[in-house]
Parts: sequence; C-alpha cells; structure tokens
Amino acid sequence: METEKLNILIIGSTGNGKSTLGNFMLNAEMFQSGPGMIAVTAEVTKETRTIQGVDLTVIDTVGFSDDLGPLENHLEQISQALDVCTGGINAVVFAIKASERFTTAISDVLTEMYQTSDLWDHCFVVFTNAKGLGNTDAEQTSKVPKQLTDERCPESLKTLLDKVQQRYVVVESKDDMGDNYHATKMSQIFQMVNNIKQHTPGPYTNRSFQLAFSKYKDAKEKERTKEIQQQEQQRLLEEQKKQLEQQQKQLEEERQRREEEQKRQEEELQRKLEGEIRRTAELQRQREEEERRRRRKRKRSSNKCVIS
Ligand SMILES: Nc1nc2c(ncn2[C@@H]2O[C@H](COP(=O)(O)OP(=O)(O)OP(=O)(O)O)[C@@H](O)[C@H]2O)c(=O)[nH]1
Ligand SMILES: [Mg+2]
Repeated sequence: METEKLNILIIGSTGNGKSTLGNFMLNAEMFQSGPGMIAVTAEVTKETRTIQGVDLTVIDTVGFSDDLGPLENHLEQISQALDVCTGGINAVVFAIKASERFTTAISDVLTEMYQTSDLWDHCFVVFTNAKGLGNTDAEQTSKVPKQLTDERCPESLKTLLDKVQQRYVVVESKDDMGDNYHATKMSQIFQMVNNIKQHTPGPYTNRSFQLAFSKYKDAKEKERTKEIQQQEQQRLLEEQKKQLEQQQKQLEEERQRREEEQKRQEEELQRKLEGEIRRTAELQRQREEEERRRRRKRKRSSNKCVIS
C-alpha cells in the first residue's frame, strides 16, 4: 500500500512560531527559528519526514511583516510557496502566537486577503505557544484559549476563525511535552487536514491562487487608475480654481487702478477749476481796481478844470 503523502504550508506573521511549528510537526529541528525582533526565515523552505505513517512535507514561509511591503508582496510570496509542491497543498496552516496580541497589522493583511483568495477553504489555524497563555500541562495546553470565548475577542480574529470554519488547534510547539503530547497534537492536525480533504475538491494549487490573485491585481490596478484619474481631476480643478482666483485678483486690481485713476483725474480737474476760479476772481479784482483808479483820475482832472 502506498504511503499517504501530505503537504502542509505554514503562513502567518513573522515571529508567530511558524518554523517552530514546522519543527514540531516533523518532530525534528529542520527549520531555523529564533527569538528577537528581526525576522528569521528569509526564504520558503520545504522539509519532509514520516510522521504517524504519513509522508509529511511542511513548507515554511517568510512571515508577514512591514518589511515585505504592500499586500501584493505578501501574496506573491504565498504564491511562490504554493509552487513548491507540484501536487498542490493539502492544507494551509495560519500560525498565530496565542500569547501575543492579535494586531491590526495582521488583520489588515487578512481583510485584504479575504477578498482575494479562496485559500481559506484549505486553511486551519494553529495557535502556538500554548504555554505562554499560562497553561503548563499537556491537558491545559490543548484547551481553547479563553480569549476566543471572551466578548472582547477581536472581530478580525473571529472573522478569521469563521473563514476557516472554526478549524483550529492549540499547540505548545517549542517545549518538549513528551511523545504522547506530540502524537495527540499530530492526530488533531491530521484530523484538520482530513476535514479539509472532505470539504474540498482537491489540493490547493498556485493556479487557483493565481486566479484569485490576478483578479485582485486587476481590481487593484483599476482602483489605482481611478485614484490617479481622481487625483488628476482634482489637480485640474485646483489649477482652474487658482487661475480663476488669479483672474479675479487681476480684475479687482484693474478695477482699483481705474478707480484711483478716475479719482486722480477728478481731483486734477477740481484743482484746475479752483485755479481758474481764483484767476478769474483775481482778474475781476484787478479790473475793478483799474476801473476805480480810472474813475479817481477822471474825477481829479474834472476838479482841476472847475478850479481853473
Ligand atoms: N514557548 C514557546 N515558544 C515558541 C513557540 N513557538 C515559537 N516560539 C518561540 O518564538 C520565537 C519565534 O519563533 P519562530 O518559529 O522563529 O517564528 P517564525 O514565525 O518562524 O518567525 P519568522 O521566521 O521570523 O517569520 C522563537 O524564539 C521560538 O522559540 C511555542 O509554541 N512555545
Ligand atoms: Mg521562521
């Protein structure tokens, strides 16, 4: 009888325990993992081992992070990872460190991804670092994290669990919890994969992903073109507004200039008129003075005639 082959792809945000989970699944130190603030896994890596009679191939990926840039880059790297197995992927694990906050950075990526891909039908969540929730023994580390039933559970996390049809496993994948723990957890993980197998027509391939991805890219391209057109329209409108304001300013300046010129001309005319009036009055005064002088002279000469 042929051995069952399963391909599991692990995705998630950087530092959420993807590589450690990969090592846990394969029960060997195959992938490099580590603490700290800098992303460890820098490229997609594939490793295979036989676990519970299954030829299990785990594909570890570069974590979602700001360093990856826009969502397109995140999707591109998922696309590359999906190409690693020719037969397709039986299940995609979304790794979330249960001990850490579910940040908006993750949910933003997810919200965009929901629109873009049908990958969720093949996906289940693994909450890693179960011990980090304060659980110590094997039984406790399998419990549903209290946060999931808390009314303050982030909507984005609830949506993610809805998207994966409430398929999730809680695992302590770093600390050695013994062979029984490993066997139990791997059985749970294989159950998830079987559940996915039952509910999907076949393994998930990069072709399906690319279809959704190209639709997404087209939509984004249209969005960008629309945005550029809107910006261009806005720019033109603002330019027209500026021109109009400039014209109005020029018209106003012209009106003021004309008003001032008219005022100046009126004042000039007024001055001329007043000068003319003054000159006429002076002439009049001089004429009267001359007349008076002439009269006095005539009077004097007529008096002289009378005396002689
Ligand atoms: N206690 C405990 N520590 C964990 C668990 N999972 C991961 N860690 C620790 O968390 C840190 C990050 O784990 P990695 O497996 O390197 O995380 P990653 O998602 O592969 O990170 P990148 O490769 O940078 O994207 C390491 O120090 C791990 O030892 C877990 O289940 N329990
Ligand atoms: Mg890693």
